[in-house]
Amino acid sequence: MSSIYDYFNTETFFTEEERMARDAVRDFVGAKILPNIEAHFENRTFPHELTPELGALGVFGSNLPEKYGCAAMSNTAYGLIMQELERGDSGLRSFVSVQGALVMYPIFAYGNEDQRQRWLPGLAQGSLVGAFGLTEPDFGSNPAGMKTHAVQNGDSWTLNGAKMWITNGSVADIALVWAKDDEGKIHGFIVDTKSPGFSAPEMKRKMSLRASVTSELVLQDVVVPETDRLPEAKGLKAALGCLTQARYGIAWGAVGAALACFETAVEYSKTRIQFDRPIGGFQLVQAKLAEMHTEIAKAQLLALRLGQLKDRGEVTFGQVSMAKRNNVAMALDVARSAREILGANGISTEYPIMRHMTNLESVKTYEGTHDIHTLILGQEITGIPAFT
Ligand code: TGC
Ligand code: FAD
Repeated sequence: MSSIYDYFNTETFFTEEERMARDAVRDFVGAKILPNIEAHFENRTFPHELTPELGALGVFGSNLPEKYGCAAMSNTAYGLIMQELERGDSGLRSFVSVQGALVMYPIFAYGNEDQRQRWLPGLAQGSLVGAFGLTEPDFGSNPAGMKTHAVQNGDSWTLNGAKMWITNGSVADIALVWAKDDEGKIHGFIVDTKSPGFSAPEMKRKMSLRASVTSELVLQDVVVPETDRLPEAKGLKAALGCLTQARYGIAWGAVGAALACFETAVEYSKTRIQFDRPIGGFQLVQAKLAEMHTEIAKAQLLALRLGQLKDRGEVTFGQVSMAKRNNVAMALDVARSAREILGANGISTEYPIMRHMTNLESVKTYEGTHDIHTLILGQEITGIPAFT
């Protein structure tokens, strides 16, 4: 049966296993995350003590095979998990996205069997934490220009450079670092963060995604054995392939943040009295609610179809870009409308709205800014790249 929160009854397209995965994560977020998330947001902390529980829930790399300790769920289940995590907080979804899509996926897709066996089970359990270092101080939207440099000396490499805005950087056990060799070829390295010459100062002045650790990575003559280079990560295309996985999760996650804001606004509009009536009885408030309702329903259908295509192995990175671009912009618009409906309460941490709203500013920027996704689509439509 449809509800205002699932207006086109997408529920009927999910398998029992997918619903169970979603509901388990929703329960976990309700019990363990929501009671403390505003305090974490205000204090700029992440609930690291919950990492093993998240591992036990099976959320890290949940669409990767069981033989590596992962849950082997469908991509649709993976998407629903991201939705429920981000209904809690974008920082929580980021933590899980980075671990699964940006660290475990590249080890799975571009690593050899030894690397998969060595790293994936610990990352799946949450006994190890990973970070993904692509962005640099001078190269964000254009990672092809990266300066981080890798020089091969026999059976090891020496890395020098800096990465910036790296989620989990200061708490990670390993960092997937992308660097260029002398010929300008880009490689992916699994860097032990305890290596001499590696440091990860935390970036603390964020007004968005505050319940998430963001760091610089500084690499000064960091020696990485050849056995820790991903042999199949050949060129920027490999790094971009990881981004497609993470962007897919964000397309679903944004729906969760939007639902949290919409639910709050609906309930508030029915109980807040002004001019002797619930504000939900005013046409202007209803117009906002109808717009939010419609855009969420459209985004849910887009995520559902994206998941079906990914499960069939048919999804394209252009489709993922469109969904990330649309659903994040939608969620930010929904958060802003919800903020207005709550009036002054909309800016208070008594309600989740402002937290989601400021988080979504980061989500609109990372994993390809909204405008970069516009250009990706523009290139697909016209065949003409407009990046330079
Ligand atoms: P370009 O020439 O377009 O592409 C090089 C090759 O890669 C292929 N390709 C992709 N493959 C898979 N997935 C994608 N998304 C792909 N995009 C491109 C492409 O077909 C080509 O293949 P081939 O066979 O022809 O060689 O490369 P370009 O250097 O011109 O760059 C294009 C551009 C600007 C779209 C790309 O650089 C880009 O996406 N920039 C945005 C950077 C970005 O998103 N960074 C994210 C960093 S990680 C992060 O933000 C984590 S946030 C934490 C969290 O997720 O929670
Ligand atoms: P810039 O690339 O400098 O862009 C600035 C503005 O210029 C944007 O509006 C952009 O759209 C516009 N612009 C750029 N190029 C063009 C163009 N050709 N045409 C039109 N407009 C253009 N990165 C990682 O590698 N790993 C992480 O774990 C990670 N986590 C992050 C966490 C947070 C909280 C944040 C905020 C960022 C994170 N990032 C991470 C970095 C993120 O991917 C980059 O911020 C993003 O790719 C944009 O790069 P930039 O900030 O350098 O902006």
